[in-house]
Amino acid sequence: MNQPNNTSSYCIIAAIQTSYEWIESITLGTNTRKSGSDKGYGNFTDQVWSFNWGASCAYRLEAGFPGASYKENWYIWLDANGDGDFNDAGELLLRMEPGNNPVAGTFIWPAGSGVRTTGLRVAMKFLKSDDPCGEIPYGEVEDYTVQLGPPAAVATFPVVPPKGASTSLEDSWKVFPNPTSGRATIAWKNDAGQVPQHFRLMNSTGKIVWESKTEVGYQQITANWQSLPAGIYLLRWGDEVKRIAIQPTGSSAY
Ligand SMILES: [Ca+2]
Ligand SMILES: [Ca+2]
Ligand SMILES: [Ca+2]
Repeated sequence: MNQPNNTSSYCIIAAIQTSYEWIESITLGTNTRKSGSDKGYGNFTDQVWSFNWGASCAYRLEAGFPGASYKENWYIWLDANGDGDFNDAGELLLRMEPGNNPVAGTFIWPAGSGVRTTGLRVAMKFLKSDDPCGEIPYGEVEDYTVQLGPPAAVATFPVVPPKGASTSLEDSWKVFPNPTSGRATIAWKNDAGQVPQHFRLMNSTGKIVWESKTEVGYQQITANWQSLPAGIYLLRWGDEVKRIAIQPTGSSAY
């Protein structure tokens, strides 16, 4: 067994015979590490790659062969609970049977909360074995550090109120209920009812998905957004905008 010269804090694992195949490169999400041969074990824990709990992760795993190529087993473990091993339930994130080279696909990070910086181990083994530790006859292992955090917040709106927009109208109109299951009332002050009112609802890409122009004399209308997908929208009235949350039907008491 080739003793790794710079082990991580996890159990030792390394290949005995390292001259026939190795991990050439791995890609997780937008991160790639092209390492070539590390003589059985590569420690890349000094670099931290960030991901989100519960999110999907595209991967690409490539074997390198100096001569003939072989079909390899691939494994990815995550120390999801941060207790220093890869043995807990759900910590084997990926197991790929021997197939093509490279292998690519998607796995799902475990669910979690808070921020955790922890170990991730990628193993390529010629012979099948689910053990994240010990010696392996042929192949290579690489250790990484990943930081998992809460899922990204709801995308911020690209549409913002124009510069200089008045805030004095803040309470001169309202939308209720909000969140809404799709039917909502838009009401505005009496004195604004002396001119036609024009409302536009935009989705998260800024596209207008609904609009209404009312005649003089009205002070409120009922909007029907039930055909729109659930999500966050922006309702514009003159220079004023309000965030509207449309919920899936059935999730509101409305
Ligand atoms: Ca390598
Ligand atoms: Ca663990
Ligand atoms: Ca454990």
